Parts: sequence; structure tokens; C-alpha cells
Amino acid sequence: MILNKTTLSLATGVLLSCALSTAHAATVIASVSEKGKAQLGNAVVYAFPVAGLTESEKNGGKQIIDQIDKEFVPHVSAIQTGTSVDFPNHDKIRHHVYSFSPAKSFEIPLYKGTPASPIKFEQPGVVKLGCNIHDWMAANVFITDTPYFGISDASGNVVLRDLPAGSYKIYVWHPQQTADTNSTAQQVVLKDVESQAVSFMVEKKKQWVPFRAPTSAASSY
Ligand SMILES: [Cu+2]
Repeated sequence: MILNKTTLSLATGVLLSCALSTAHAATVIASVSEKGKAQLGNAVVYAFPVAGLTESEKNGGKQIIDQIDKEFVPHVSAIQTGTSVDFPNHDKIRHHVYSFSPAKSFEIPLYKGTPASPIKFEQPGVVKLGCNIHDWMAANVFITDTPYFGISDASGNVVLRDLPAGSYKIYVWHPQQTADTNSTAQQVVLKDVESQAVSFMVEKKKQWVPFRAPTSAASSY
């Protein structure tokens, strides 16, 4: 190989980017589709190392679930166990956020603005959110111990980055999925620097959606 200035600077650049990012991490490129239909958004794809999580992989952080125009935004959130979530209300009216889900049961009684304390989610599982005032307001929080997760976009795509090399089980979860999420596991072996593609087919059950009255400028509740 003939070394010139360009190859040298390229090589230095590659070495630098390796040193700066998580060393030699792997990437998972997942594609989620709905059975018999098109690509599926709002699906959570998450990867667990078969060898188990290290202490440094158990984090939890901060997240926001907004209330805008009498809807929760986003409709589906994925967070790591131990994450604190703020529920700011950006409407001019009051909301009353609650969950009866075993993974986290709580309520924030009628309020405007941002509640003083966030809600901490300390158990993995699924939490369904509602508002006592507006029946159609609904959102889902998927809580998982692993830091390796993402939510599919409208094209069904999710990219999980910075996974250390090793064996993983990769799963999918969607709020209307018929299958138990544990049954969706696909085992893969991830190698340094490489990307690996996985695809999931989700079967959805029908969902009853409460009627939302047309928005009116005069509406005050
Ligand atoms: Cu509300």
C-alpha cells in the first residue's frame, strides 16, 4: 500500500472516531412490519445481552411525556428502568394524569404547567396512561432494564447503536401486539463495528378508541 497524505489523514480519522465512540460497538438495524400490511411505527425494539447487563449498563435517565392539544405526546415511549419522567401540561386547561398499571400506579391530580416532581419508573413492564377528564387521551410507556432500545418510525425502522459485541436476544413490543413480547425473541451474535439487520412481523389486535369530540375554540374542558 502506498501511503500518501490522504490515506494517512483518513486512517487517523478512523482511529479517532473509534476512540471517541464506544469502542468497536455494533449496530442493529431493525425493520418492523404489520402482518399482511405495511411497515409499522410505534413499535419498541430492544436488545438484551445474553450474558446479562453489567452494572454500568443499568442507568435510567430523564424523559418527558407532554400534553399538547388534549393528547399525550408521544403516544408510545420507551424508557430504561429507573427513569424519571416529567409530565408537562402545555394546554391552557387542566389534565389529571393517572395509571392503574401494576408496573407503576400513580396519579397527578388536576394540574396545569409542569408538576414539581417527576414520576420515577422503577419496575420493567408496560404502563398505560390516561387522563381523568379526557377519555380519549391515552399513552403507553414501555419500561425495560436494557439501555439498548428504540421506537420504530412511520417506515417501521429502528436503529440501536453502541451495543458491545456479543450475543443478544432482540425483541419487539407494540401496544396492540397479540403475541407475548417474550415470544418474539431473535438471537443474534453482534461483532465489533458491524451492523446487523433484523426484521419483525407484528400481529395487531383491534383497539377500541374512545370518541374525541371535535375541537372547538369555545371548548374549555
Ligand atoms: Cu386531559
